[in-house]
Amino acid sequence: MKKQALITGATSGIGRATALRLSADGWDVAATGRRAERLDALRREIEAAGGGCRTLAFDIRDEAACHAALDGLERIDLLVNNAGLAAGFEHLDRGSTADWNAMIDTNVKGLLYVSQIVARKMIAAGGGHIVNIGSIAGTEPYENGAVYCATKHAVHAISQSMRADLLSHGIKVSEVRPGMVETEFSVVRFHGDRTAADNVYRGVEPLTGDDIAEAIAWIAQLPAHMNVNEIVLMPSQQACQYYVHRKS
Ligand code: NDP
Ligand code: 8X3
Repeated sequence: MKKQALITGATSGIGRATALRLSADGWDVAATGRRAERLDALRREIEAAGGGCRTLAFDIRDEAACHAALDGLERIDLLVNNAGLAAGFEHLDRGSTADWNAMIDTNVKGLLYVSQIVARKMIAAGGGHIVNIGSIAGTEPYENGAVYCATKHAVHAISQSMRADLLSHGIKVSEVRPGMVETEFSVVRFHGDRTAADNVYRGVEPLTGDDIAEAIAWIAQLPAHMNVNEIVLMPSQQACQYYVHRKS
């Protein structure tokens, strides 16, 4: 029987690339996100290549919706907790509380809801692997990013505690922490302002969703006795949050 992977936020960017990559590596995938038409397109693409894909359209912020979508899944060998967003780029005094709620509810509470549902299944099955998508923002807070950085600090903390909580159940927990990856992330952060989004990557060759998927696929196929606790992946032109070498 093929191994089963559940990937949240697979309608775009890192999640979509991960679904395609894991499928190419022989996994059956369950792909989630709110945009059902994008999930359908992903499923068709995977099936056309001979893979298996189940789609689950729901809002990860809604605990009842998480249960309705996931409770019926029989087996999950790998969970990739990827769904997330940055919303807004403002000093704290000017930030939108609606943006704050969206980030906290998605990046922290949504990740926790899904993790609890899946961890219980993995415990019953005797093991599994959870890969959380953190960020360099999880250890490097920056101006205009207080709430996004706080959510990724939370993912960093949750990953470490979760690893300890689940260790005796044979469940591995890994955290993948990227720097700059060009996806829909910045368009979402700047509420659809493509000029502002493009400016983030000005003069830089950023990472791609495929680059992150490559790392996730490698982590997922390691032998049972070996785990990657965390991995930080950066574009070669980015040393850290505050030092990006841009070419004009
Ligand atoms: P994208 O915007 O391209 O993808 C985000 C995904 O998350 C989409 O599939 C989206 O699906 C899903 N998502 C967002 N909100 C919800 C929700 N409420 N319910 C269900 N799904 C949701 O961005 P990325 O691929 O870049 O982001 C993926 C992860 O990577 C995020 O956790 C992000 O914080 C992290 N990250 C990104 C970096 C970057 O530079 N791009 C760097 C470091 C980390 P839909 O809208 O259909 O619901
Ligand atoms: C996403 C990238 O620059 O906000 O986590 O840390 S950044």
